[in-house]
Amino acid sequence: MIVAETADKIKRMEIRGAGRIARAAAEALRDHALADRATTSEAFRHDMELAASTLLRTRPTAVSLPNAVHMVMAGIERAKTADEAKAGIVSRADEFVRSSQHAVEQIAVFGSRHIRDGDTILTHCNSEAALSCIIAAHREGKEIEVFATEVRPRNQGLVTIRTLNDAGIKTNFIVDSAVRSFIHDVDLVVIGADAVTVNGAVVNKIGTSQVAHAAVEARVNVMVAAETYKFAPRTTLGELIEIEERSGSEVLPDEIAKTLPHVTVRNPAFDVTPAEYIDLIVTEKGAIPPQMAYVIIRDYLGWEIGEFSAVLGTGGFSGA
Ligand code: RUB
Repeated sequence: MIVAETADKIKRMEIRGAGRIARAAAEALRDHALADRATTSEAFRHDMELAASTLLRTRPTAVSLPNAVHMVMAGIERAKTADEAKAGIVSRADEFVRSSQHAVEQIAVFGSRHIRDGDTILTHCNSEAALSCIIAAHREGKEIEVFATEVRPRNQGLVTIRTLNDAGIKTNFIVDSAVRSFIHDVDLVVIGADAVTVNGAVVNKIGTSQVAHAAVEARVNVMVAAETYKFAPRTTLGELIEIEERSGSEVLPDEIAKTLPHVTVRNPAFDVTPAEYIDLIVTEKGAIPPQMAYVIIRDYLGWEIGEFSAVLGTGGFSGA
């Protein structure tokens, strides 16, 4: 029930953004475990696996979701009784939520160092991690101004401008297609990520690659804010991240679409920005060039899918 509700909210985007999706999934698994009545560890594991797969089917692109689910589910490993397994899930889930929130705070500290007094920043979509860097720079007393895109078709830009406004940051709201018109007024692009591949490509909200392309053409730096659990070990052999394609009715109302029988509406929710368009990826372990993404996967996630136990450990890069 708890898991079905959370899965539904993630699918309908009532819960959205890669970090929030991951935390909601961890919390749903914890609450499911606490409510579970199984008396053997086998029965408990079976119930939890069903719950995990319901969550995993919600949104295919955000790698934070399978990574979070695997980190929490690793709490069952080595448990001999249902109670031990339950305790394992609860402590893993709590640890994930705590470390995920801490990661955003740490990214703000590292990311704001790359924002200079007087900078104009462009951001696309609504990323908690990206906004944390911008807000931290503002709180440090840096005079900054932001361009925020509208983000068709789901208008996540409205959430972004409200957050920026509430923080007292001077903000310009523009349609997605105006990015190239304003890029020469911008000093730095700051965006989030749904997934980072082993070769440093960043999967983020549709339109991100156009923003980055315009930035590269205008010699404007691009900084990505991404927690380590958004890095995708599954891409180590070049496997592609699945790009979610959502209903065309998000773009064109059904009443109009049905009058246009020769028109198909396409609505991919994410796109891929190649590593060459990105200058820096700021993680909670430090800032890296995208070409070093494999180090995060090797040192903090493990190469194999399912080997996620190391991610909550300590350590980090110096000189972030
Ligand atoms: C959200 C999106 C965000 C990333 C990072 O897409 O693309 O930029 O998820 O966000 P959607 P965060 O609205 O379709 O979920 O830094 O908050 O994890």
